This record gives sequence, C-alpha cells and structure tokens, in this order.
Amino acid sequence: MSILVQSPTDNERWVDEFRRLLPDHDVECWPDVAVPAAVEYLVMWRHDPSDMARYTNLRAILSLGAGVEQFLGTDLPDVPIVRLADPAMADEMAVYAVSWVTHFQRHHDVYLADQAKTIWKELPYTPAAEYTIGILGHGTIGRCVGQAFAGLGYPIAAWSRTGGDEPGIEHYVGSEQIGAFLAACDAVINVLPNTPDTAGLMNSDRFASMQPHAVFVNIGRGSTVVEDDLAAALYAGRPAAAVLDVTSIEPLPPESPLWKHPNIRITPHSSGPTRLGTAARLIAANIDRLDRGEQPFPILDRSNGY
Ligand code: OXD
Repeated sequence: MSILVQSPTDNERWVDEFRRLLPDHDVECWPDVAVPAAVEYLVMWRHDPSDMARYTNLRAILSLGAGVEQFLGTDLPDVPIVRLADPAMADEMAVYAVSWVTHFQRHHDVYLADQAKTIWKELPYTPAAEYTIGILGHGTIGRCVGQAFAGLGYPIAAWSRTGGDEPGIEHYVGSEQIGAFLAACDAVINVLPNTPDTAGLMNSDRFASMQPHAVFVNIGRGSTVVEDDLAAALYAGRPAAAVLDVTSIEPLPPESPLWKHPNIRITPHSSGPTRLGTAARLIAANIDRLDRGEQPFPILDRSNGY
C-alpha cells in the first residue's frame, strides 16, 4: 500500500522527506503511479478529480496547504480530507501582518517618500496600546495573528460567525456586528477562507464602516473582497491603505488596476508558504494516526467549507 505525493513545487524533495519519515510505506512520486489500487493516501494541493476513480483503496487525502476551497464542489471520493494546520505557517503569517501594519502605523511609507526628497520630518503616531487590531476570521490562523499583536501590546478585536470568549479580546459575531467591528479597528487583518458565506463579504458598505486612517490587510482569500469596491473606497479615502497578499485571480493579471493603485501594496501570496520541514512532519503524523485507526486532524467539514 502506498502514499502518492503530488506537490506543485519540489515534488521530489517532498517524496524523499516522506520516505525518510515513513520508512514502512511505499512513497510514489506523481505522475509515476505503479499500482493505482495500492494508493491509500494522496498528499496533494490540487489534483484532477476525474483521476480519482482509479485509486479504489484510497483512505484519505492530505492537503499540502492551509486553504481547502480546491476540494469543495468537486466530486472527490468520500474519504477524510485532512487540512494542513501548521503553527509555523500561522506564525509566519502573523509576522507578515505585523510588518505591514507597523509599516503604516509608523508611517514608513511616508518616510520612504520623504527620503527620496531628503526630508527629515518626524511624524506623530498612535502607540500600540491605543491602536486596535481587528482579526476578521478568528480560526486557528486568526488566533495566532491576534496573539502576535497582543504580545506587542495592541488591543485585539475579533469577528467570526460563531463568536468566542477568550479573555482580553473584544468579540463581534455575525453580520449584525461586522459594521461595529470594522468601525472599532485601526487595522483589519482578513484571514477568512473562501466559502459561499465569505464570498464578497468585504464590499463598499463594509469598507465605508472602516475608519479613514485604517489599514486593511488580506492574508485570507481574494474572493472575500469585492476588489472594485476596495479600489473605489481607497480613492474615496476610507480606509487609508490596503495590503493584498491574495487576490481573486492569482497570479494577479498584469492589466489589473490593483497593481497601480497608489494605496494598495501587493505581495504574491507569500505571507505563509508551506514549509517542507514542519508540514511533512504534521502530514506524516496524520498518516501514522490513520494507520493506527485513529482520527487525523483537522478534517475538512465539507458542509461548511473549512
Ligand atoms: C494557502 C496556503 O492555503 O498557502 O493559501 O497554504
């Protein structure tokens, strides 16, 4: 029985790592599948669903990335789909969010422009203790991002569908409270996944609820933002700036006006890459669990899309 590995990058390195971590398994390197019926575990980011039927003894699909929308709405076999929840990835996303929020909070954009004009002029800024960070989507990654800011002394507000009761966090729940949440924040970090409920959630009404000086950072999914509404809101002066690590089409096409918007900074979906060193160990541990007849985790709930 075998593990089939299909990584979009460095597939051979992933295969070598799984051979090292799981020496009792045959590990096959896509597309060289010797005996499809022997494949028990498929480790992948995306895979053609129409190819799945030949893996007649498949026991689980293990994702190589945090996002799971590629598994939804497709005719995949009825086996557990195990998400990748790597704390090291969440930590890196938190560092990304901190770096961009502080960039704007501490006026680094202005200082960069000033340097080009040899201007030496100190600007006042709002200290961390008075600068509220809003986490839009308070799941595993959102919590980690919030904790990173809290550790630096920022007050934290969190918006989610179901709420929470962690002490020290101002919780906002559901569509009735999203406007109040956005209005309360100096920076909003969007960590929402792509689901039918989140599609287009950040539209012109929602941006109009934000404060004029606020910063919007998207490290969740591009589909959660109506990009034309965001561009117009920024031109209208509310919020002040946006950082997009994810966009509705990736790579962002060269003709997209988002590239040239004066108040948008773009990075290429780089806030938290999957790292072989940590991710392969988590996936291998889940394969061990499955071998022992235990539940792997976290399993994608196909009914709510995450
Ligand atoms: C993602 C990832 O899901 O990079 O965005 O893992």
